[in-house]
Amino acid sequence: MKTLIIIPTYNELDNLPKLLPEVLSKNAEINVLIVDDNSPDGTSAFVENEMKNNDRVHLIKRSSKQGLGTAYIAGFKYALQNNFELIFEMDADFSHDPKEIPRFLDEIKDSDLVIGSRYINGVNVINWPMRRLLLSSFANVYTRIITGMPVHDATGGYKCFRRKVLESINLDQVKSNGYAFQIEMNFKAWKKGFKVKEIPIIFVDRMKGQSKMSRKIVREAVTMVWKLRIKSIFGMLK
Ligand SMILES: Nc1nc2c(ncn2[C@@H]2O[C@H](COP(=O)(O)OP(=O)(O)OP(=O)(O)O)[C@@H](O)[C@H]2O)c(=O)[nH]1
Ligand SMILES: [Mg+2]
Repeated sequence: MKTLIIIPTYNELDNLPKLLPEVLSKNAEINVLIVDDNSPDGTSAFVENEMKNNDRVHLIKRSSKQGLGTAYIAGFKYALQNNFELIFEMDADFSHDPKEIPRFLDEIKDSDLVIGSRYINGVNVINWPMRRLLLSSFANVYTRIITGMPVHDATGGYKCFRRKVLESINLDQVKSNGYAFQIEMNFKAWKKGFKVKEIPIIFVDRMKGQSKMSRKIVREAVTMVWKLRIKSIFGMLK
């Protein structure tokens, strides 16, 4: 099935040249879309060069750093316009092992959204400081309690959507950017009655390149779960 793996990038030249061929090698139907925010390290120039001899590589180049959520929304719209059936989210920094792609493809056969989860079958995070692990696992327990959504890892960014899920969501209404973006997409898919499946993945902290985590992203997620709950009570979820 025609598959698009969306990888947002900001300064990922240390990782992308190795990641891209690995992802493409998993299956001949896989295409990759890089959404790059004019990375100062020239990530997009690398992608443009790859595109010269590989029509499975695609690029959306944005003029400035605009955040992960809007990068994915641009990617989702591209996927819908170009008739992709399965659409992945994936980070560029090898935290998401490309080896798992076939498992996602297998699980999506009888689900609508497959979420790679760090928090089922124990805790599967490698190389994170304890502070960050506690923050992430607390955020997920909090999200589950407030929203009622039966997902153990709602903030992770390794997942696969069926096209119909993205078609059903009003993408112009999705405005969150960091962890909140992941929560919002999962919540909307679940509330619309789509079949959501979590599969265990091992998450390895980035070895190369710079982190873009910020306090603002955490604050945004804390308020988002309440917004989602309230909107769904009043039938205002789009
Ligand atoms: N296009 C775009 N990509 C971004 C932006 N912020 C982060 N990314 C990419 O999104 C993915 C996830 O970002 P990370 O920086 O790894 O965020 P994280 O996993 O929470 O934090 P670390 O792994 O600790 O750095 C990576 O591929 C980044 O390059 C952005 O503003 N625009
Ligand atoms: Mg990362």
